Amino acid sequence: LELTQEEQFQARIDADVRIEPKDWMPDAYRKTLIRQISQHAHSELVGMLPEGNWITRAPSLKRKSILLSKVQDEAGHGLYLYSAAETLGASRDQMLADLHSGKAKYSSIFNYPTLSWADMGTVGWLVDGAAILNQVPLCRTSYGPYARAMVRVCKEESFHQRQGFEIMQTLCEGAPEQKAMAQEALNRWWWPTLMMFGPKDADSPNTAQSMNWRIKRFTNDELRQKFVDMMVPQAEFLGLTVPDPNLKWNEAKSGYDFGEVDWEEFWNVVKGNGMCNKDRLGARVKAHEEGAWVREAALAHAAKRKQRTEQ
Ligand code: FAQ
Repeated sequence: LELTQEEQFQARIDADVRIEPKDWMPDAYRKTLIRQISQHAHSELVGMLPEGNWITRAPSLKRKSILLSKVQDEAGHGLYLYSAAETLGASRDQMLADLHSGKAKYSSIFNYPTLSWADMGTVGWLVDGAAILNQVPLCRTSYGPYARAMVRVCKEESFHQRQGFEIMQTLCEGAPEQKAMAQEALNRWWWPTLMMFGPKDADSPNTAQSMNWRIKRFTNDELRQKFVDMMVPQAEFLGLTVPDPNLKWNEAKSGYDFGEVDWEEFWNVVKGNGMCNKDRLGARVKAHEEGAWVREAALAHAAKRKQRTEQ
């Protein structure tokens, strides 16, 4: 019995053999990976903006330097991810052009404003917490370069999450006004964080195929459930209340039941109509344009060095 190329490919996936850049792969596998990896890269870049907003206003020198290095880490993650997408034949210029024109997606979460210092705690604790839950399984994703990029990214994200939790803990152990600030931030970020995992499985057009190709190791709903189960005890430890009246421990499933995400809000943000979509894209385009001289200088320098070594 002769296996087709596609069947051989699936057999390798099923045996947990990593797919590498020069291996044969179905066009649709390549396409979905470029889609997911480039969206992930864009999220890292746009994700720098909400926190970048607080670098100049961090409450101490120590907090400022920690936040600065966290935001720099996100830039690094974006670069590993663009490189991983390039191994599939995607061009970086094209990926960035698609981000800047509004054609490409990035995570909905970064279209919400960061209004108080407690938001830096909440973003680290909840948003990085969600990112880790999603990304640890991606260390075992079927495409080699993506999986390897995720290993370092996850180590750095763990540090980010701990620093966010520590900000929350400091606020919660502080004055009543500080604790109230932490609660207010949690109230605003809880539901948007649950949206990070994507639509419900029944409404997710990509999940089934991506699970089959072992690009995704868990479905959107599975990860959302894990997130709630992980975060509720942490909120209780902090003395904070999760803003969901339907949250209830379910002994039978050994997990929490929780309320329904506002999917209308989710799709509205994904379509570009969230609170900060226009601001975020505007800031990104401006940074790219203002950085043009750096790219030109780097190219001129590389050309000069090449000329010198050839002489
Ligand atoms: N926002 O069929 P599915 C970070 C789109 S963490 C916007 O379920 P899929 C770290 C989706 O693209 C955040 N769009 O899609 C950080 C698809 O549209 P398309 C980034 C969303 O791919 C922390 C359509 O809806 N992490 O950056 C969202 O199987 C703090 C249908 O959805 C990643 O990207 C959403 N939330 O599952 C940085 C992780 N959800 O493409 C700074 C890798 C869905 O067909 C500070 N990505 N859509 O036009 C993934 O795991 C997956 O792509 C999912 C979506 C789970 C996001």
